[in-house]
Amino acid sequence: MANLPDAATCYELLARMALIRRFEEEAGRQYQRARAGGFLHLAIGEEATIVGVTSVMRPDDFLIGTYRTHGHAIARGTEPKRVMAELFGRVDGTSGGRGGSMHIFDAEKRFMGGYGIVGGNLPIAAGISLASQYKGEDAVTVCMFGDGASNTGNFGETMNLAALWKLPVLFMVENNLYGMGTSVERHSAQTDLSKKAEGYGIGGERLDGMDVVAVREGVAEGLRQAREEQRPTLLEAFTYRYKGHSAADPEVYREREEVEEWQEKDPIEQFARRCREADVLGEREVEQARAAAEEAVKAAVEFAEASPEPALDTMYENLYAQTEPGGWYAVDERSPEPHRGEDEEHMPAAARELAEAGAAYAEQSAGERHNPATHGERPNPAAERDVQEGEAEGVQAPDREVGDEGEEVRADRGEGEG
Ligand SMILES: Cc1ncc(C[n+]2csc(CCOP(=O)(O)OP(=O)(O)O)c2C)c(N)n1
Ligand SMILES: [Mg+2]
Repeated sequence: MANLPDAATCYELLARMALIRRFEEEAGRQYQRARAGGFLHLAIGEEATIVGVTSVMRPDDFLIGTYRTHGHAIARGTEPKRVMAELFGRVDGTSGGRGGSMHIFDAEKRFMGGYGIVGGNLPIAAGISLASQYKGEDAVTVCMFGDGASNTGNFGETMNLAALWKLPVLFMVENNLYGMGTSVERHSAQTDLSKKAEGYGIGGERLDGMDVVAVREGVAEGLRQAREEQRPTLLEAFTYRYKGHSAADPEVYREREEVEEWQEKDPIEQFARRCREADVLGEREVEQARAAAEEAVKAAVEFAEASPEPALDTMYENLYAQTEPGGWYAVDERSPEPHRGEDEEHMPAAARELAEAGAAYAEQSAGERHNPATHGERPNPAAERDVQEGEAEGVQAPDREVGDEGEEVRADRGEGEG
C-alpha cells in the first residue's frame, strides 16, 4: 500500500473529497426540487479517482472530462458556487448558465469541460496536448473518460495519434463498471481496459480508484512520463458510482448488495480512517473537513439562488465565434451568407415570438417557484419526461419520498439519459 503523504496534504485530499461529496449530494437534492434543470450525472463514490488525479497535476496542466464532472471542476479549483450557479442556469455559472450540469468549463483553471458526447473529449485532449507541444510548453493534458467511452472510434483514433506524435497526454479511464446499464463484460471484449491501447503503442496500468493515494502515485508517474519522455499512458481506475447513471435511472441492471459492497470501501471513510489510525489526522481535523464542506455548499446554494437568470436578449451570445468586428459568423464558414441563427437581428418574427413565449413561460414558472404556496413542490420537468419515457418502456414508476423540508420530492429512480 502506498505511503500516506504529509499531514497538510492528507487534510487537503480529505477536505476536497468531502467537499465534492457534499456538493454532489446537494446537487441531487436541488435537482429533485427543480432548481437545477437538464440532466444530472453524479459522481458520488468516484471522489478518490477525481481528487487523486487533480492533486498531482500542476496548475498549468489541462484537464478534460465528461458529463459527470462537477467534482472535477471543483477539484481543479473552480469555486463550488459557480458550479452550482451553472446547474441552476444562472448568469454567474461557469458558462453563464448556458451549459448546465454536462458542460462545466473553466478556462482559467484549465478545466476544458464538460462533454455530453461519449468519447468526444478524447480527440479534443489530443488537440490540446498537440497545442502545448507545438508551443514548446511542458503542460500535460489529462483526459478522463468512462469505461463505455473506451469502445468508441474516437478512442482508437486518439490513441494512434497520441502515440505517433508523442503527445504530452495522460488518459484515465474511470472504470465504474457500467456504461449506463451495460456492464463492462457486456460492452467490451477486452475487459482489462488498461491494455486497450497497447496495439497503438500506449501502455497502461490498473489502479484502485477508491484509494486516493494509489491514484495519486499512478497519475504522478503517468504525468512524469508524458512531461519528460513524451510518452502517453492509459491508466484505469476501478471505481463505482453509488447513484444511478443520471438522476433518473431505475437501476434494474445491478443489485442493491453490489452497491452496498462498494459503499463499504467508501473512498472518503476509508481515507479518513487510515489517516486517523496513522495519527496523521485527528478526529478534530476530520470533523473540520466535513464542516468546511457543509459551509461551502450552503454558501454555493445561496449564491446560485441569488444569481439572476440570463436576460432574453443575451440568448444568442457566446454561441458563435466572433471572427470580425461588427458581425457574427459561424466557425463553419461554408459560404459567405449567414447561417441559421447567425443573423438574429433579422430573425423571422415567428422565431422571435417563440423565444418570447418561452421567456414568458420561464418567468411564470419562476414566479411559481418563488411562491411560498408552491415552493419546492414543482417536479423537475426533465426528470418527469425521463420517467414517462421509462414508463413507456415498461420501467417501474419512481418512488415518492418526503424531503427534509417536508416537501414531496422525486426519489432517485426512473429512466432517462443525458
Ligand atoms: C456518442 C454517444 N453515444 C451514446 C451516448 C449516450 N450515453 C450517454 S452516457 C453513456 C454511457 C457512457 O458510459 P461510460 O463511458 O462508462 O461513462 P459513465 O457514465 O459510466 O461515467 C451513453 C451510452 C452519448 N452521450 N454519446
Ligand atoms: Mg462507466
